[in-house]
Amino acid sequence: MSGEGKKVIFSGVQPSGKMTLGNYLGALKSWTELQHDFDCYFSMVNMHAITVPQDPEVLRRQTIELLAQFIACGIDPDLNTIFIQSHVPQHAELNWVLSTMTYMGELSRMTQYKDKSKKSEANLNAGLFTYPVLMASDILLYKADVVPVGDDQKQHMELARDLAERFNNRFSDTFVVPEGYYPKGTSRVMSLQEPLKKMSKSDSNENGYILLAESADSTAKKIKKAVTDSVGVVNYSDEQPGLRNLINIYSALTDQTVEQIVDMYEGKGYGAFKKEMAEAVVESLRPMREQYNYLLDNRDYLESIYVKGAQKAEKRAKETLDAVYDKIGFVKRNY
Ligand code: ATP
Ligand code: LTN
Repeated sequence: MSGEGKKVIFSGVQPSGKMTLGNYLGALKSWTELQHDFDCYFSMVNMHAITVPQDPEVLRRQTIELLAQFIACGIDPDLNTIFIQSHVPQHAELNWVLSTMTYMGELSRMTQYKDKSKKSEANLNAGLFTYPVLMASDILLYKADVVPVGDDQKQHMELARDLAERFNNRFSDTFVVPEGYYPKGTSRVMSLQEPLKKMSKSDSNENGYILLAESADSTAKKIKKAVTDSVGVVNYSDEQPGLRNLINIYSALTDQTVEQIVDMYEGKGYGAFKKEMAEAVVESLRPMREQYNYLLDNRDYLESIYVKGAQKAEKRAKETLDAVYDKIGFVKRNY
């Protein structure tokens, strides 16, 4: 629990590109719903992003753009602590301690590592392998009770829980064992081109994802091109994974149930479905896109948010790290 008696939330997004509909429906939308009842820490996790090669200027720009997108999605900077991961050095410090308590076997089972290492065999760096330890450090530093993420992060959440318990058992009660929070229906939004793969902002095929900042035109085109099947009937079934994904998105953005949507398109083809779905997506993203463009012209405002955020985050992170250093036997720094 935090000082205000509220339970604590931590979550992060990598500034590895612009946010997709997957990031929004899998994570950001729940953040906006939970922000009133929890003491929330939300981070632009640039240290995670460099586990795959990034152009330095692009990374810097994307970090600020990501902050603007958080706010455009409805994350209130007066209510939440929003900060850049590298501004709080305790993340790297706890990462080291926890990496000495993580087994190689645990990390080599991680599916995200297996997927990403296949994609970039020329860049099989140790950071990509130990990525989940840094994620556990992010969460445990703030003693987060709840972590709202997409279900692609379930395995990483298990490691964070195991490390918290392992540390607590080996030393004494220090960390809170965090719970993952996964939205129903859209905890995994799939690629529009390969519906068995998750939608990802670093996908080399840009038709696979829809960005929150995407123009209305381009959004409609991508939905039109989305892969479906030859069944030709609007149904919600495992045999029609492309369509199921589109229905999930449609449902999450319009608050209509899957059943209502299927009923609405009884006897109609995919063309009508896609056309109306595209209109609904464009309309629900419009306010976010407009607010995002407005915020990008207000750099000083954005800077004031991440400066204030890092100061508040560091205070809490330092308390936890001091306790960890004490328990593991590091001599206290009194100067
Ligand atoms: P990258 O492609 O660079 O690995 P990403 O698009 O997978 O990035 P992250 O920054 O790693 O996004 O994730 C931010 C949040 O968005 C996490 O909580 C993650 O679980 C969620 N998320 C990412 N992709 C999806 C998706 N397709 N469906 C649901 N949630 C998702
Ligand atoms: N690994 C996450 C991003 C992330 C994160 C976190 C999410 C880094 N640290 C802590 C929740 C809590 C991802 O989505 N790939």
